[in-house]
Amino acid sequence: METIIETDIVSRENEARQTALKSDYAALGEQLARRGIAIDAVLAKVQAFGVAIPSWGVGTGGTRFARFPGGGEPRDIFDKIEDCAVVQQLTRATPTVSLHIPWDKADPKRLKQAAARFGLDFDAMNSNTFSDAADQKLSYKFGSLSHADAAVRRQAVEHNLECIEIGRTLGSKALTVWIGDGSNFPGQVNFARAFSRYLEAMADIYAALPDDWRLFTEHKMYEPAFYSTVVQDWGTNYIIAKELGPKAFCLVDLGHHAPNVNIEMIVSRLIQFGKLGGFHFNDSKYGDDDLDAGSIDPYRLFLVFNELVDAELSAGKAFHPAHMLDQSHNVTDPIESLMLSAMEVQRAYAQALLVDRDALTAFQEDNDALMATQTLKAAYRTDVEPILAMARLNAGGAIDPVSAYRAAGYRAKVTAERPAVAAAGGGII
Ligand SMILES: [Mn+2]
Repeated sequence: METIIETDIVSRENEARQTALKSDYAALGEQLARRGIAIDAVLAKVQAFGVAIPSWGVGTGGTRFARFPGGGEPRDIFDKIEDCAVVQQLTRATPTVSLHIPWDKADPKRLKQAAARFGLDFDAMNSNTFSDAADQKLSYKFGSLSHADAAVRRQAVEHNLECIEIGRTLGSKALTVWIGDGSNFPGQVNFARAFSRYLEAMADIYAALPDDWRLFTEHKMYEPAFYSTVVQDWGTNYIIAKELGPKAFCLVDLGHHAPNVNIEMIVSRLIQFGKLGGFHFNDSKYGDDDLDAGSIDPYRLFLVFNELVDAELSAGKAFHPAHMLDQSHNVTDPIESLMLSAMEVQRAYAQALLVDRDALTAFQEDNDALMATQTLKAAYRTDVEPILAMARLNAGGAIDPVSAYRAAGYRAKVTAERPAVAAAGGGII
Protein backbone atom coordinates (compact mmCIF):
# COMPACT_ATOMS: atom_id res chain seq x y z
CA MET A 1 0.00 0.00 0.00
CA GLU A 2 1.22 3.49 -0.85
CA THR A 3 1.95 6.05 1.80
CA ILE A 4 2.17 9.79 1.31
CA ILE A 5 4.12 10.85 4.38
CA GLU A 6 7.62 9.36 4.35
CA THR A 7 7.61 6.37 6.69
CA ASP A 8 11.14 7.29 7.88
CA ILE A 9 9.79 10.51 9.31
CA VAL A 10 6.96 8.72 11.11
CA SER A 11 9.39 6.14 12.53
CA ARG A 12 11.79 8.83 13.71
CA GLU A 13 8.95 10.72 15.37
CA ASN A 14 7.68 7.56 17.03
CA GLU A 15 11.11 6.47 18.25
CA ALA A 16 11.45 9.70 20.17
CA ARG A 17 8.17 9.05 22.00
CA GLN A 18 8.00 5.29 22.31
CA THR A 19 9.70 4.82 25.70
CA ALA A 20 7.49 7.40 27.38
CA LEU A 21 4.39 5.91 25.76
CA LYS A 22 5.20 2.41 26.97
CA SER A 23 5.63 3.62 30.50
CA ASP A 24 2.41 5.72 30.39
CA TYR A 25 0.50 2.78 28.92
CA ALA A 26 1.75 0.44 31.65
CA ALA A 27 0.81 2.94 34.37
CA LEU A 28 -2.67 3.38 32.92
CA GLY A 29 -2.99 -0.39 32.56
CA GLU A 30 -2.24 -0.78 36.29
CA GLN A 31 -4.77 1.88 37.19
CA LEU A 32 -7.47 0.31 35.02
CA ALA A 33 -6.71 -3.18 36.35
CA ARG A 34 -7.49 -1.89 39.86
CA ARG A 35 -10.87 -0.84 38.45
CA GLY A 36 -11.42 -4.30 36.93
CA ILE A 37 -10.75 -3.19 33.36
CA ALA A 38 -8.32 -4.96 31.00
CA ILE A 39 -6.51 -2.24 29.07
CA ASP A 40 -5.75 -4.53 26.11
CA ALA A 41 -9.47 -5.18 25.56
CA VAL A 42 -10.08 -1.42 25.42
CA LEU A 43 -7.11 -1.04 23.07
CA ALA A 44 -8.51 -3.70 20.70
CA LYS A 45 -11.86 -1.90 20.51
CA VAL A 46 -10.23 1.48 19.93
CA GLN A 47 -8.08 0.00 17.16
CA ALA A 48 -11.19 -1.34 15.43
CA PHE A 49 -12.97 2.01 15.64
CA GLY A 50 -13.18 4.27 12.60
CA VAL A 51 -14.77 7.55 11.62
CA ALA A 52 -15.28 8.62 7.99
CA ILE A 53 -13.85 11.81 6.54
CA PRO A 54 -16.14 13.90 4.36
CA SER A 55 -14.36 14.74 1.11
CA TRP A 56 -15.32 18.39 1.57
CA GLY A 57 -13.63 18.51 4.99
CA VAL A 58 -10.10 18.66 3.57
CA GLY A 59 -10.77 22.02 1.92
CA THR A 60 -10.82 25.29 3.83
CA GLY A 61 -14.38 26.31 4.68
CA GLY A 62 -15.80 29.77 4.99
CA THR A 63 -18.61 31.72 6.54
CA ARG A 64 -21.44 33.70 4.96
CA PHE A 65 -19.05 36.66 5.02
CA ALA A 66 -15.88 35.41 3.44
CA ARG A 67 -13.64 32.51 2.75
CA PHE A 68 -9.91 32.79 3.32
CA PRO A 69 -8.31 30.04 1.21
CA GLY A 70 -5.42 28.07 2.64
CA GLY A 71 -2.30 26.94 0.80
CA GLY A 72 -2.32 23.71 -1.17
CA GLU A 73 -6.05 23.23 -1.13
CA PRO A 74 -7.21 20.18 -3.06
CA ARG A 75 -8.10 21.00 -6.68
CA ASP A 76 -10.29 17.98 -7.25
CA ILE A 77 -11.46 14.76 -5.68
CA PHE A 78 -8.14 13.04 -6.39
CA ASP A 79 -6.26 15.66 -4.35
CA LYS A 80 -8.93 15.29 -1.65
CA ILE A 81 -8.37 11.54 -1.52
CA GLU A 82 -4.63 12.13 -1.05
CA ASP A 83 -5.29 14.51 1.85
CA CYS A 84 -7.67 11.96 3.39
CA ALA A 85 -4.93 9.34 2.99
CA VAL A 86 -2.57 11.53 5.04
CA VAL A 87 -5.13 11.75 7.86
CA GLN A 88 -5.57 7.98 7.80
CA GLN A 89 -1.83 7.21 7.54
CA LEU A 90 -1.04 9.18 10.69
CA THR A 91 -4.15 8.55 12.83
CA ARG A 92 -5.30 5.10 11.59
CA ALA A 93 -8.75 6.18 12.73
CA THR A 94 -10.25 7.28 9.39
CA PRO A 95 -10.34 4.34 6.97
CA THR A 96 -13.18 5.68 4.81
CA VAL A 97 -14.08 8.74 2.74
CA SER A 98 -17.60 10.05 2.25
CA LEU A 99 -18.19 11.51 -1.20
CA HIS A 100 -20.42 14.36 -2.21
CA ILE A 101 -22.07 14.44 -5.62
CA PRO A 102 -21.73 16.49 -7.80
CA TRP A 103 -18.65 18.06 -6.19
CA ASP A 104 -16.72 14.79 -6.37
CA LYS A 105 -18.06 13.53 -9.67
CA ALA A 106 -15.45 11.55 -11.62
CA ASP A 107 -15.16 8.19 -13.30
CA PRO A 108 -16.14 5.80 -10.45
CA LYS A 109 -13.53 3.26 -11.51
CA ARG A 110 -10.77 5.85 -11.27
CA LEU A 111 -12.12 6.95 -7.89
CA LYS A 112 -12.04 3.40 -6.64
CA GLN A 113 -8.47 2.93 -7.83
CA ALA A 114 -7.35 6.22 -6.30
CA ALA A 115 -8.73 5.25 -2.89
CA ALA A 116 -7.50 1.67 -3.06
CA ARG A 117 -3.91 2.88 -3.58
CA PHE A 118 -4.00 4.13 0.00
CA GLY A 119 -6.22 1.39 1.40
CA LEU A 120 -9.21 3.72 1.72
CA ASP A 121 -12.84 2.66 1.28
CA PHE A 122 -15.95 4.72 0.64
CA ASP A 123 -18.52 5.51 3.27
CA ALA A 124 -22.02 6.95 2.69
CA MET A 125 -22.74 8.87 -0.52
CA ASN A 126 -24.05 12.42 -0.06
CA SER A 127 -26.46 13.96 -2.54
CA ASN A 128 -26.81 17.67 -3.13
CA THR A 129 -30.14 19.29 -3.90
CA PHE A 130 -29.43 22.37 -1.79
CA SER A 131 -27.52 24.18 -4.52
CA ASP A 132 -27.75 24.38 -8.30
CA ALA A 133 -25.14 22.52 -10.33
CA ALA A 134 -23.82 24.20 -13.47
CA ASP A 135 -25.57 21.88 -15.94
CA GLN A 136 -28.85 21.66 -14.07
CA LYS A 137 -32.19 22.34 -15.82
CA LEU A 138 -34.43 23.42 -12.93
CA SER A 139 -33.45 25.46 -9.87
CA TYR A 140 -33.61 24.42 -6.22
CA LYS A 141 -34.02 28.01 -5.06
CA PHE A 142 -37.47 27.18 -3.67
CA GLY A 143 -36.78 23.63 -2.64
CA SER A 144 -36.02 20.21 -4.10
CA LEU A 145 -37.70 17.04 -2.82
CA SER A 146 -40.59 19.09 -1.36
CA HIS A 147 -40.82 21.63 -4.22
CA ALA A 148 -44.30 22.67 -5.38
CA ASP A 149 -43.38 21.74 -8.98
CA ALA A 150 -43.41 17.99 -9.67
CA ALA A 151 -40.70 18.41 -12.33
CA VAL A 152 -38.25 19.83 -9.78
CA ARG A 153 -39.05 17.00 -7.37
CA ARG A 154 -38.45 14.49 -10.16
CA GLN A 155 -35.09 16.07 -10.98
CA ALA A 156 -34.08 15.87 -7.29
CA VAL A 157 -35.13 12.22 -7.11
CA GLU A 158 -33.16 11.41 -10.28
CA HIS A 159 -30.06 13.04 -8.77
CA ASN A 160 -30.34 10.82 -5.69
CA LEU A 161 -30.76 7.75 -7.89
CA GLU A 162 -27.58 8.73 -9.71
CA CYS A 163 -25.76 8.98 -6.36
CA ILE A 164 -26.87 5.43 -5.54
CA GLU A 165 -25.59 4.22 -8.93
CA ILE A 166 -22.18 5.84 -8.43
CA GLY A 167 -22.05 4.48 -4.89
CA ARG A 168 -22.73 0.93 -6.07
CA THR A 169 -19.60 1.00 -8.23
CA LEU A 170 -17.58 2.44 -5.36
CA GLY A 171 -18.71 -0.13 -2.81
CA SER A 172 -20.62 2.36 -0.71
CA LYS A 173 -23.52 0.98 1.34
CA ALA A 174 -25.48 4.09 2.27
CA LEU A 175 -27.01 7.28 0.94
CA THR A 176 -27.31 10.37 3.12
CA VAL A 177 -29.99 12.84 2.12
CA TRP A 178 -29.97 16.32 3.54
CA ILE A 179 -32.16 18.96 1.94
CA GLY A 180 -32.13 22.72 2.32
CA ASP A 181 -35.90 22.85 1.74
CA GLY A 182 -37.89 25.15 3.98
CA SER A 183 -39.18 28.69 4.15
CA ASN A 184 -38.04 32.15 5.19
CA PHE A 185 -41.49 33.62 5.91
CA PRO A 186 -44.54 32.44 7.84
CA GLY A 187 -47.13 31.44 5.26
CA GLN A 188 -44.54 30.91 2.50
CA VAL A 189 -45.22 27.17 2.40
CA ASN A 190 -47.92 24.91 3.74
CA PHE A 191 -46.10 22.68 6.27
CA ALA A 192 -48.24 19.60 5.70
CA ARG A 193 -48.30 19.77 1.91
CA ALA A 194 -44.53 20.32 1.70
CA PHE A 195 -43.87 17.36 4.02
CA SER A 196 -46.24 15.10 2.06
CA ARG A 197 -44.46 15.95 -1.19
CA TYR A 198 -41.10 15.25 0.49
CA LEU A 199 -42.26 11.86 1.79
CA GLU A 200 -43.54 10.88 -1.63
CA ALA A 201 -40.24 11.83 -3.31
CA MET A 202 -38.23 10.03 -0.63
CA ALA A 203 -40.34 6.89 -1.16
CA ASP A 204 -39.19 6.91 -4.82
CA ILE A 205 -35.54 7.11 -3.69
CA TYR A 206 -36.09 4.42 -1.06
CA ALA A 207 -37.58 2.11 -3.70
CA ALA A 208 -34.31 2.28 -5.69
CA LEU A 209 -32.10 1.46 -2.69
CA PRO A 210 -30.19 -1.85 -2.97
CA ASP A 211 -31.14 -4.41 -0.33
CA ASP A 212 -27.85 -4.15 1.56
CA TRP A 213 -27.89 -0.33 1.67
CA ARG A 214 -29.14 2.06 4.32
CA LEU A 215 -30.81 5.39 3.73
CA PHE A 216 -29.90 8.18 6.17
CA THR A 217 -31.93 11.33 6.52
CA GLU A 218 -30.47 14.29 8.36
CA HIS A 219 -32.56 16.83 10.26
CA LYS A 220 -31.59 20.45 10.78
CA MET A 221 -33.63 23.10 12.55
CA TYR A 222 -32.62 26.10 10.45
CA GLU A 223 -30.28 27.24 7.67
CA PRO A 224 -30.35 27.88 4.78
CA ALA A 225 -34.09 28.37 5.42
CA PHE A 226 -34.52 30.65 8.43
CA TYR A 227 -38.20 30.32 9.36
CA SER A 228 -38.91 26.63 8.85
CA THR A 229 -37.19 23.58 7.43
CA VAL A 230 -39.01 20.53 6.10
CA VAL A 231 -36.89 18.10 8.13
CA GLN A 232 -36.41 20.25 11.20
CA ASP A 233 -35.90 17.90 14.13
CA TRP A 234 -35.42 14.32 15.28
CA GLY A 235 -39.18 13.80 15.67
CA THR A 236 -39.77 14.56 11.99
CA ASN A 237 -36.70 12.52 11.12
CA TYR A 238 -38.08 9.56 13.07
CA ILE A 239 -41.42 9.83 11.24
CA ILE A 240 -39.56 9.78 7.92
CA ALA A 241 -37.52 6.69 8.80
CA LYS A 242 -40.64 4.97 10.10
CA GLU A 243 -42.72 5.84 7.04
CA LEU A 244 -40.06 4.79 4.54
CA GLY A 245 -39.26 1.34 5.96
CA PRO A 246 -36.59 -0.87 7.54
CA LYS A 247 -33.66 0.42 5.47
CA ALA A 248 -34.28 4.04 6.53
CA PHE A 249 -32.52 5.54 9.56
CA CYS A 250 -31.99 8.90 11.21
CA LEU A 251 -28.65 10.66 11.03
CA VAL A 252 -27.74 12.96 13.90
CA ASP A 253 -25.50 15.94 13.12
CA LEU A 254 -24.45 17.28 16.52
CA GLY A 255 -24.71 20.89 15.30
CA HIS A 256 -28.25 20.65 13.99
CA HIS A 257 -30.09 21.30 17.25
CA ALA A 258 -31.07 24.29 19.34
CA PRO A 259 -28.51 25.24 22.01
CA ASN A 260 -28.76 23.14 25.18
CA VAL A 261 -30.85 20.39 23.57
CA ASN A 262 -30.13 17.04 25.23
CA ILE A 263 -28.63 15.29 22.21
CA GLU A 264 -27.54 12.16 24.08
CA MET A 265 -31.17 11.59 25.01
CA ILE A 266 -32.23 11.87 21.37
CA VAL A 267 -29.55 9.30 20.59
CA SER A 268 -30.94 6.98 23.24
CA ARG A 269 -34.50 7.29 21.93
CA LEU A 270 -33.45 6.56 18.35
CA ILE A 271 -31.44 3.54 19.50
CA GLN A 272 -34.33 2.22 21.59
CA PHE A 273 -36.67 2.27 18.61
CA GLY A 274 -34.13 0.95 16.09
CA LYS A 275 -33.77 4.09 14.00
CA LEU A 276 -30.33 5.50 14.78
CA GLY A 277 -28.37 5.50 11.51
CA GLY A 278 -25.28 7.43 12.43
CA PHE A 279 -23.59 10.72 13.12
CA HIS A 280 -22.06 13.79 11.70
CA PHE A 281 -19.61 14.77 14.41
CA ASN A 282 -18.64 18.38 15.04
CA ASP A 283 -19.01 20.83 17.90
CA SER A 284 -21.04 23.95 18.42
CA LYS A 285 -21.31 26.94 20.70
CA TYR A 286 -24.28 28.85 19.23
CA GLY A 287 -25.77 27.12 16.19
CA ASP A 288 -24.53 24.91 13.38
CA ASP A 289 -21.04 26.26 13.95
CA ASP A 290 -19.28 23.20 12.49
CA LEU A 291 -16.40 23.54 14.94
CA ASP A 292 -13.94 20.70 15.49
CA ALA A 293 -15.36 17.68 17.34
CA GLY A 294 -14.77 17.93 21.07
CA SER A 295 -13.40 21.49 20.89
CA ILE A 296 -16.23 23.15 22.84
CA ASP A 297 -18.01 20.51 24.88
CA PRO A 298 -16.04 17.25 25.06
CA TYR A 299 -18.26 16.04 27.92
CA ARG A 300 -21.30 16.07 25.64
CA LEU A 301 -19.40 14.02 23.08
CA PHE A 302 -18.58 11.56 25.86
CA LEU A 303 -22.24 11.40 26.93
CA VAL A 304 -23.26 10.60 23.35
CA PHE A 305 -20.70 7.78 23.29
CA ASN A 306 -21.90 6.60 26.68
CA GLU A 307 -25.24 5.84 24.99
CA LEU A 308 -23.53 4.24 21.99
CA VAL A 309 -21.37 1.95 24.11
CA ASP A 310 -24.40 0.99 26.18
CA ALA A 311 -26.16 -0.05 22.96
CA GLU A 312 -23.07 -1.78 21.59
CA LEU A 313 -22.77 -3.88 24.73
CA SER A 314 -26.39 -5.00 24.61
CA ALA A 315 -26.81 -5.41 20.84
CA GLY A 316 -23.29 -6.45 19.81
CA LYS A 317 -22.44 -6.43 16.11
CA ALA A 318 -26.04 -5.78 15.08
CA PHE A 319 -25.51 -2.20 16.25
CA HIS A 320 -23.25 -0.40 13.80
CA PRO A 321 -24.04 3.30 13.41
CA ALA A 322 -22.14 5.22 10.73
CA HIS A 323 -19.57 7.68 12.10
CA MET A 324 -18.54 10.66 10.06
CA LEU A 325 -16.96 14.05 10.73
CA ASP A 326 -18.78 17.06 9.28
CA GLN A 327 -17.01 20.31 10.09
CA SER A 328 -15.83 23.51 8.52
CA HIS A 329 -12.21 24.51 9.03
CA ASN A 330 -11.81 28.25 8.64
CA VAL A 331 -8.69 29.15 10.62
CA THR A 332 -6.75 25.88 10.88
CA ASP A 333 -5.06 23.49 8.48
CA PRO A 334 -7.99 21.17 7.60
CA ILE A 335 -5.77 18.07 7.78
CA GLU A 336 -4.65 18.94 11.32
CA SER A 337 -8.23 19.66 12.39
CA LEU A 338 -9.47 16.39 10.92
CA MET A 339 -6.71 14.40 12.61
CA LEU A 340 -7.43 15.94 16.01
CA SER A 341 -11.20 15.61 15.55
CA ALA A 342 -10.94 11.92 14.67
CA MET A 343 -8.81 11.47 17.79
CA GLU A 344 -11.38 13.32 19.92
CA VAL A 345 -14.18 11.07 18.68
CA GLN A 346 -12.00 8.04 19.40
CA ARG A 347 -11.20 9.45 22.84
CA ALA A 348 -14.89 9.82 23.73
CA TYR A 349 -15.41 6.21 22.64
CA ALA A 350 -12.49 4.96 24.76
CA GLN A 351 -13.68 6.91 27.81
CA ALA A 352 -17.21 5.54 27.39
CA LEU A 353 -15.77 2.00 27.33
CA LEU A 354 -14.41 2.64 30.85
CA VAL A 355 -17.81 3.33 32.44
CA ASP A 356 -18.51 0.80 35.20
CA ARG A 357 -21.95 -0.17 33.89
CA ASP A 358 -22.86 -2.61 36.65
CA ALA A 359 -22.12 0.02 39.28
CA LEU A 360 -24.03 2.64 37.28
CA THR A 361 -27.12 0.43 37.03
CA ALA A 362 -26.97 -0.30 40.77
CA PHE A 363 -26.75 3.42 41.61
CA GLN A 364 -29.65 4.12 39.25
CA GLU A 365 -31.77 1.42 40.88
CA ASP A 366 -30.92 2.83 44.34
CA ASN A 367 -31.74 6.40 43.24
CA ASP A 368 -28.19 7.39 44.19
CA ALA A 369 -27.95 10.38 41.85
CA LEU A 370 -24.61 11.54 43.19
CA MET A 371 -22.78 8.24 42.78
CA ALA A 372 -24.43 7.55 39.42
CA THR A 373 -23.11 10.76 37.95
CA GLN A 374 -19.71 10.24 39.63
CA THR A 375 -19.52 6.86 37.88
CA LEU A 376 -19.73 8.63 34.53
CA LYS A 377 -17.25 11.29 35.64
CA ALA A 378 -14.73 8.67 36.76
CA ALA A 379 -14.64 7.30 33.22
CA TYR A 380 -14.59 10.75 31.62
CA ARG A 381 -11.75 11.99 33.86
CA THR A 382 -9.47 9.12 32.84
CA ASP A 383 -6.70 10.23 30.50
CA VAL A 384 -6.95 7.58 27.77
CA GLU A 385 -4.32 9.19 25.53
CA PRO A 386 -1.85 6.29 26.04
CA ILE A 387 -4.50 3.88 24.69
CA LEU A 388 -5.16 6.05 21.63
CA ALA A 389 -1.45 6.55 20.96
CA MET A 390 -0.73 2.82 21.36
CA ALA A 391 -3.57 2.02 18.94
CA ARG A 392 -2.01 4.34 16.37
CA LEU A 393 1.49 2.95 16.92
CA ASN A 394 0.31 -0.68 16.62
CA ALA A 395 -1.51 0.10 13.39
CA GLY A 396 1.47 1.89 11.82
CA GLY A 397 0.35 5.44 12.55
CA ALA A 398 2.01 8.24 14.49
CA ILE A 399 2.11 8.55 18.27
CA ASP A 400 1.70 12.30 17.76
CA PRO A 401 0.03 12.80 14.35
CA VAL A 402 0.20 16.60 14.25
CA SER A 403 3.90 16.61 15.11
CA ALA A 404 4.66 13.99 12.44
CA TYR A 405 2.56 15.89 9.89
CA ARG A 406 4.41 19.13 10.58
CA ALA A 407 7.79 17.41 10.53
CA ALA A 408 6.97 16.00 7.08
CA GLY A 409 6.21 19.45 5.65
CA TYR A 410 3.23 18.14 3.70
CA ARG A 411 1.36 21.47 3.59
CA ALA A 412 4.35 23.34 2.15
CA LYS A 413 4.84 20.58 -0.41
CA VAL A 414 1.25 20.64 -1.70
CA THR A 415 1.18 24.43 -1.61
CA ALA A 416 4.01 24.37 -4.13
CA GLU A 417 2.34 21.68 -6.25
CA ARG A 418 -1.26 22.82 -6.28
CA PRO A 419 -2.04 26.28 -7.64
CA ALA A 420 -4.72 28.14 -5.71
CA VAL A 421 -8.28 27.59 -6.89
CA ALA A 422 -11.01 30.19 -6.61
CA ALA A 423 -13.68 27.96 -5.10
CA ALA A 424 -13.58 24.31 -4.19
CA GLY A 425 -16.91 22.84 -3.10
CA GLY A 426 -16.84 24.01 0.47
CA GLY A 427 -20.48 23.73 1.47
CA ILE A 428 -21.14 22.06 4.75
CA ILE A 429 -24.24 20.01 5.39
MN1 LIG B 1 -24.09 17.18 8.49
